[in-house]
Amino acid sequence: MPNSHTIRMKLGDFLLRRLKEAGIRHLFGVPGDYNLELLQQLQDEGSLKWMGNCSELNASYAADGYARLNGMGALLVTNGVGALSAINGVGGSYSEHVPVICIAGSIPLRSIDRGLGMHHTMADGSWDHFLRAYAQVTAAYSRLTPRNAVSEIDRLILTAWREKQPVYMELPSDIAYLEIEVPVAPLVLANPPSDPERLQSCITSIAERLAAANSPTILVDADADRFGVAPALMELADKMQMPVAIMNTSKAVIDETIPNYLGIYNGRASEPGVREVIEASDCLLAVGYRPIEVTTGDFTAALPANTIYARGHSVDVGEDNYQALTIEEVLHGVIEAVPRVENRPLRGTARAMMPSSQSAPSAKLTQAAYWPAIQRYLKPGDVLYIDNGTSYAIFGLKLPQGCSFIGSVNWGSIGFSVGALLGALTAAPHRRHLLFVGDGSFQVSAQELSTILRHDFKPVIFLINNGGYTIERGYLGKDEPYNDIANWSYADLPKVFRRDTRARSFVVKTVKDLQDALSAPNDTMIFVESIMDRFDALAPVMNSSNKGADLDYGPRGPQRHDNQLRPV
Ligand SMILES: Cc1ncc(C[n+]2csc(CCOP(=O)(O)OP(=O)(O)O)c2C)c(N)n1
Ligand SMILES: [Mg+2]
Repeated sequence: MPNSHTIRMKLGDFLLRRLKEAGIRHLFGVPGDYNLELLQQLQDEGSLKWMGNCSELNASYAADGYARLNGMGALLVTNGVGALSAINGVGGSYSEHVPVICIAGSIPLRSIDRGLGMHHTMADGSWDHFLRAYAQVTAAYSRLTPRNAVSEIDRLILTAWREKQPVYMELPSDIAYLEIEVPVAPLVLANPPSDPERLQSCITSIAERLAAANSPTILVDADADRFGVAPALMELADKMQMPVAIMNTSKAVIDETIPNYLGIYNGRASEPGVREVIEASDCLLAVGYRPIEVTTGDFTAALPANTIYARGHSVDVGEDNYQALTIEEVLHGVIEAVPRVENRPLRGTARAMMPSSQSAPSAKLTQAAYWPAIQRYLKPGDVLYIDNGTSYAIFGLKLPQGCSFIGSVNWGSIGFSVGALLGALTAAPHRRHLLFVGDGSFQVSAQELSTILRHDFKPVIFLINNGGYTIERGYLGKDEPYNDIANWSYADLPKVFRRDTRARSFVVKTVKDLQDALSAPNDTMIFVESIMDRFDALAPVMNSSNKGADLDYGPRGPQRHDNQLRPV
């Protein structure tokens, strides 16, 4: 007999209910025979909106983009073919610490019980290949059954939320309509309570060190955003007048207009004045620090020996490793405990805007003229997206207040930005969204533009058409055909993808063309295809590619002055 705290519900309906309780209002993905039954439940139940995609790869990017602004995202794919198409994007969410729930409608339990071969499998009598594949790129995974569904659905969703990482769930296609007994109470997204002693001693230890320091400083990596502690870090910086530097993984996480904002720390590739402050700090608080070559100036970053390393659920202070706490509680405790500092000389460097170039309106558009114009175009509250490529120049822009920045510096899968744009547009349709993408990256996921148009979203798309993979030319093959791509008529695509589109398309060749495009009103999609030279890139971007080649290929590699694009 069900007690008063449970009700009977169809398993699929319960899953959809839990997703909704976790704050998910849209589901991305591609239908397939193994997931249509859940889609029918979604349709009948009506509280989640289906956002069908052109491919599962794009759906995985979209769910990631959605989660960046919504806190959590989900996608629905079909067995094997869908799951493996999505695995790159889910791997990206794992690398970038983004909570995404990947649900695969999988082969019926009946077939597993009876050993029946089914399509979308290896036809080898095994059912676990895709579970095992996903074990490598998720914080948790499970195949649902009527017996485990209640506990497993909650475990997976909570794990995604607590760890800020993706999870994978197989829903066999013959159980979504079965009735199970489920809790009446909604799912509560919360962490287990901290250990009070550990929490208090961690707070005391950090607060004492910060208070005793002459040059305390904060360094922010992406987890500060994922665990939602950027406001607390800014409050702490303000109370103690400490400078805050970010890594390029966390652009826009700290308001760049506050006086304590220092700039990007990246070892020898840091913004001016930042490296000195970080490396000379006598008490550095590093949040979520996960160094890789492109975030450390090829491993030239050197954090002070006594750096405090805070992560989502643990902190290292000196010899101590504190567990059973959350970074959020730690920071709130530290803010309470530290004294307010009034007259510390400000270490923040007021960074100059990108210098505007002096090009004549009729001059051919170059990146040197492009980025300052983009700088002037930015408005408070914009959502910016970056893909791989010469558009990395965007890291050098100074962002107005309230901007968000969606990138994938660690994972770096080209095409991510277009899918992520759809996802984040869905999560926050009323903000202005600006995509910065190269022609090569765009070609990977361009079809998703059709979904963006289908839903009448109004982003601004800045595409650089430079005939190929310019950033790769800085690694190797300055002039080689493997770095060339087909020259699409990009600005015509809105029309191709939606016959009755009202999108404004621009093909920009000169400085004046760009000015015209930038003065178009934001009442519909704006697509700005800028034609640039295939050897045009800002010096910091090319430097990074050149150094990357040395790291990738070693001293006996094929990179030389004449087969690498180098800064002029
Ligand atoms: C999935 C995937 N495949 C390949 C790469 C390697 N890659 C990195 S950047 C890049 C080229 C980007 O070219 P484009 O978007 O045109 O930017 P540009 O540098 O020309 O501005 C490629 C192929 C990658 N990062 N991800
Ligand atoms: Mg290109």
